[in-house]
Amino acid sequence: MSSPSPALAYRLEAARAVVHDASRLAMSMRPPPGGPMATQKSAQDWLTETDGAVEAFIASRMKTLFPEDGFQGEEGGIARSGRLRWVVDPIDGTSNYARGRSRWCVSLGLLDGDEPVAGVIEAPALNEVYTALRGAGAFLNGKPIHASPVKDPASAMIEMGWSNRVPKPVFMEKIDAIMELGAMPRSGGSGALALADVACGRLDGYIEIVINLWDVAAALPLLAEAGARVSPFLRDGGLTGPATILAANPHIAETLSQAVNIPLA
Ligand code: LIP
Repeated sequence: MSSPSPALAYRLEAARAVVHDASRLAMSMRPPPGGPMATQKSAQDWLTETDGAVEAFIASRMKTLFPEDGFQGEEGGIARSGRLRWVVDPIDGTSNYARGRSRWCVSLGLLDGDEPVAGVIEAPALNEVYTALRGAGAFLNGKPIHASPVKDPASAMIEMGWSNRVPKPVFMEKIDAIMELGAMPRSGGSGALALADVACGRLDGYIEIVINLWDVAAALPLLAEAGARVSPFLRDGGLTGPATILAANPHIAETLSQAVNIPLA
């Protein structure tokens, strides 16, 4: 990939500031530890007041900064069209956020046409900010990150996302295949943070059978710049609807792909 344009570099810096302010808003509205302070959009698909407030905040700030850019959010859908399009998940890991748990984030990705080119993921309860710009690297709190060096699946840690969108037999089949590899299974409730963990080497792989563009838009450039392998989520329908994703370190990606039957190409 060629070196990034100054216009994209400027947009990433502006997005970092907006996401940081949005993260502070989310922290100010954070529910205490306990039962979920939220409503259910569908079974176990949670929505808090913060989701709407954070998305509205980011939409307004990005419209002021870049009125010519498109904007799409999990809650509001496609608000504006443009060659450059911002895609936001205002609170990724809402089920965790709603109970006062810490594994959630504000995720803002930038697409140039159909190509993810930049992303910011801030997890304020974890004091972590991930950034990536195509051609300029991926970073966690300003330090370069790379996919893990783990080669042996029996030494790997692999996460699988869960939702009621996936029939139980399918979930059980895939998690069984992961465990048959000898890998240690995880499921943390935030697809964006799990994909970020693959990018920084904390996870060796992540799969989710049904996940949305707003969950992954910021993580895709992170994974590309960190040297991870990623299945063709956007080509497989992810640009316009839910689709399957696999992301893994390059050493075990093929083995994981075959084990869970998610093609990498
Ligand atoms: C979540 C995703 C996660 C998925 C959850 C939920 P949300 O997004 O990040 O990967 O397994 O079911 O969809 O709803 O917290 O923004």
